[in-house]
Amino acid sequence: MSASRRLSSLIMGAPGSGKGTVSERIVRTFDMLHVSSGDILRKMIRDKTELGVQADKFVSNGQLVPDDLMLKIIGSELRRLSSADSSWLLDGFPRTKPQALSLFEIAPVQVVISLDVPFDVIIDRVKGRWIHPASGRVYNTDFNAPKVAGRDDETGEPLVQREDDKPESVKRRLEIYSQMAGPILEFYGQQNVLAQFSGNTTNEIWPKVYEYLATKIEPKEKL
Ligand code: G5P
Ligand code: MG
Repeated sequence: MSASRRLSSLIMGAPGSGKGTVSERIVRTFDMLHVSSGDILRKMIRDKTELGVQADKFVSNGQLVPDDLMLKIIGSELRRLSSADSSWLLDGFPRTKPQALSLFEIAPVQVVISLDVPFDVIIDRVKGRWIHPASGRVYNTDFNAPKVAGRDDETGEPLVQREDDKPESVKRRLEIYSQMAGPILEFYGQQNVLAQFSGNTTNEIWPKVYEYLATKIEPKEKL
């Protein structure tokens, strides 16, 4: 397929598989909008909005936010994407088959990138994750450590660990992903939009994702 000008896409993968890290590279390299359902939820929870308060009890112990509540939270953002002039990448949505069907109605995607990283690698790396709550910037003590320990590179503000990165929540999130991902991957496989990438590290996976996306859309920066 020749490189087109506008691409609607999404990225899937287990919690901690590197969706946020790979997304950051994709949107920078291919000049796309990035919409992360987890970042939207964490902001609403931090701001204590009505929907944020309802979502908090699910997010903080590693459960999925129910589909009807999730659609209330992200529906307007999906409608904005469906009419956007630029390319976009959705990260963390859909998580269930009903969500995939809703997305299909509102803003169908042309490309689905699925990351496949072994669970033992994920469990190990999540222990070292630190985030900057205001921007969503993500660090890892073993992979992309902040310049100053415990501080955001751009603002110098303190970094925190996510409530749902506690070992019991991570275990629950991985179990939920194992149960829910199959039917979604099957749905996108049937539409011929699915591209799967496996590896143990983001640096191993990213060049493969780049090569694939470059067949669909012109990169702003060459790798
Ligand atoms: P989120 O925010 O979507 P998850 O659980 O899907 O959360 P998460 O945890 O954000 O995914 P990720 O984005 O896949 O993980 O991974 P990441 O943050 O890029 O990388 C993980 C860590 O590893 C980071 O510290 C990173 O620096 C490091 N890292 C990356 N690559 C490497 C590497 O190669 N080597 C090493 N050593 N480290 C590396 O959703 C959160 C919650 O919100 C709710 C749910 O409750 C969910 O649990 N939610 C929804 N609920 C219902 N429906 C939806 N659609 C929902 N969306 C969110
Ligand atoms: Mg993420």
